[in-house]
Amino acid sequence: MCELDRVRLALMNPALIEQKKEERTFDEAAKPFVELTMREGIETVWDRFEMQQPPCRHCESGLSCSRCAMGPCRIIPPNRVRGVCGADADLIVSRNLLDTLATGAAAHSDHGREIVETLYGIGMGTVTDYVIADPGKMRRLAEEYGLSTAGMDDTRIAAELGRAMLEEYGSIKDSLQIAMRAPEATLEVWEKAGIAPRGIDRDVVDAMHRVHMGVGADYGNILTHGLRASLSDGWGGSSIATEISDVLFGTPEPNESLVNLGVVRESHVNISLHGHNPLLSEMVVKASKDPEILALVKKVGAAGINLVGLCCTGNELLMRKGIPNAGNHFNQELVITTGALEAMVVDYQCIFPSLPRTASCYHTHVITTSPKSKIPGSYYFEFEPEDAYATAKAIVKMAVENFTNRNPARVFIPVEPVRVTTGFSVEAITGALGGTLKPLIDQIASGNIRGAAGIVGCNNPKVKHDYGHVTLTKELIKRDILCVETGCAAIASGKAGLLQPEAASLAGPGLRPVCESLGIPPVLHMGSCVDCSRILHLAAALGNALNVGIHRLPLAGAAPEWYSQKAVSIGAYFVASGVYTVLGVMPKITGSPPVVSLLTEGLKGMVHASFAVEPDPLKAADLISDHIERKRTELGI
Ligand code: SF4
Ligand code: MSK
Repeated sequence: MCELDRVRLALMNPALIEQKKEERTFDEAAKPFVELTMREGIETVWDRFEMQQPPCRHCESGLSCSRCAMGPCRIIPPNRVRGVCGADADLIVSRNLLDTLATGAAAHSDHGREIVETLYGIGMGTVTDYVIADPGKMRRLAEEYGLSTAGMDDTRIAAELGRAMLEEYGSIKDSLQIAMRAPEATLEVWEKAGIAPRGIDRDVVDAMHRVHMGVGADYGNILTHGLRASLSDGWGGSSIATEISDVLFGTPEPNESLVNLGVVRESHVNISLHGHNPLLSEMVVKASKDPEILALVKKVGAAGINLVGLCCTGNELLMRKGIPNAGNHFNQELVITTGALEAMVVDYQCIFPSLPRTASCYHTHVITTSPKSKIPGSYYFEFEPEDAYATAKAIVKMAVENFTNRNPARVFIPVEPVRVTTGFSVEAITGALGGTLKPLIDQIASGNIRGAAGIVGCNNPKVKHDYGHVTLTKELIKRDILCVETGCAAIASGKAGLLQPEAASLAGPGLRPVCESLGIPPVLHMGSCVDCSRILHLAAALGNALNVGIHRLPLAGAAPEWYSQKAVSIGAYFVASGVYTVLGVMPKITGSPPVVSLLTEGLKGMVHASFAVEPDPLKAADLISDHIERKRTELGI
């Protein structure tokens, strides 16, 4: 039942709606939809954010703990300076942060596990609906894992590589193979700091053990383990998710597509694919071409099936298949308000639990598919790789049948999509440069390109939707800093026109001709959130080419609008790998000045990198370019 908030609606007047629309989003194509939600009283993330204000200041600064049944406890000086167990502010803040980070590392890595289990299933003959799309990459990975592939067929390699990778989730092996790609000097930094990643599950479980009451009590020791757990994510679980997704679905190559809410088509059955894991969505792509389904499409009177991506499942499809993307995190409710979405199919992560409530204002079916991510009010089709095609076909059938329930009077798509070029895997970047990174290194050495920034992460109502991403990106390319992007940051740039080769005209005098001669945008879309691992691999390749640790390269990271636990893990593995990282949203740590000081200064002594927090994207650009210039001076270039 669609519940319109009549009280709020009564408070709205056209001038207020106009003002709020401008305050809420920087995404031009989203504005008419944001306006519509306010006019019709359809609740969105921004309304819920307003309703949550003001935030609890103890929670906001990380000073509340409900970890055990003696609490909840809050630190409120001067009298309440310890929880019931005796934990002080530093311990409570650091434990909360490690808990958050471990949640993010677990989410990425469990996604990776499901991908590699599918590879293993192919090898063992239990999974038959998928093929190996990039056997060459699978062989290269098998050799990297020390397997001798001579005389082995693809099925056998899939089984052996799958098993070798699954072993990395345990606790016997004690090291991660893909982490060995890091330059020698970076590996030494990790060894010296005691943060070299071990088993992926082991490091997450170790983190959860430490945050139990009465275990870790030293905030520095707790946060140091956070770095190790994040490295297990970045160089372990996320790297495995990226590499094996390439093996199963193809290594991305530059391709063209469209983004923003205008990708929804009135004449078609529209199905959005939202979440993170491409296993299901790849099968939905296949099922949407099934002759039986196409006959049904004809029968219901639609012109065809239009698949559109959202968030990172959308990024996976955009990168590999050129499937249009309707937008990032804060576009997920708005796409329903087009009135033309027959089904919102989700896997997991970053899916608002309120989506069925939004959908109840329209004919849209929300379809959940993961036993880990059930949502009340949705239809549930349990997805298993073993019968992937049948499940995907049943989902598509349900969407097509729903076309007849659409109310044509409510269809609202007043915007045109924007062109994008995506698909910049490390292999594609190297390929575009003629098979080696040397031309990129030469451009950096000559100063035409000052350095590179990895801009990643989400949307957060504390920042105007997309404003942080787009403003920072534009400012950096203007300063001749090449931007590589993933996740919702990359989609924000796409919607703003920065992922087109023509956007080179916005770059500085050094970067612009380089992009023009290669025909590439100044902002390279490298994939989904787990594909932040591609940024690590690229940094490792640059470090190895120059024989220096990653921390010595003119690189930086930024997460201008981050919200998720996964983003905390990403930020931590960037820093632990030696990449200075600027956050646009303050983590919940201000209740402990020692924790703030460790993260922004103290880590330099351990990993030669640190965090900074700067909500203003223009000032963040100053921090990043100052850092890059410092690194250039230190390298003598
Ligand atoms: Fe309170 Fe300590 Fe329990 Fe946290 S762990 S709720 S601070 S008693
Ligand atoms: S979807 S983790 S909001 S990037 Fe990967 Fe976007 Fe952040 Fe989710």
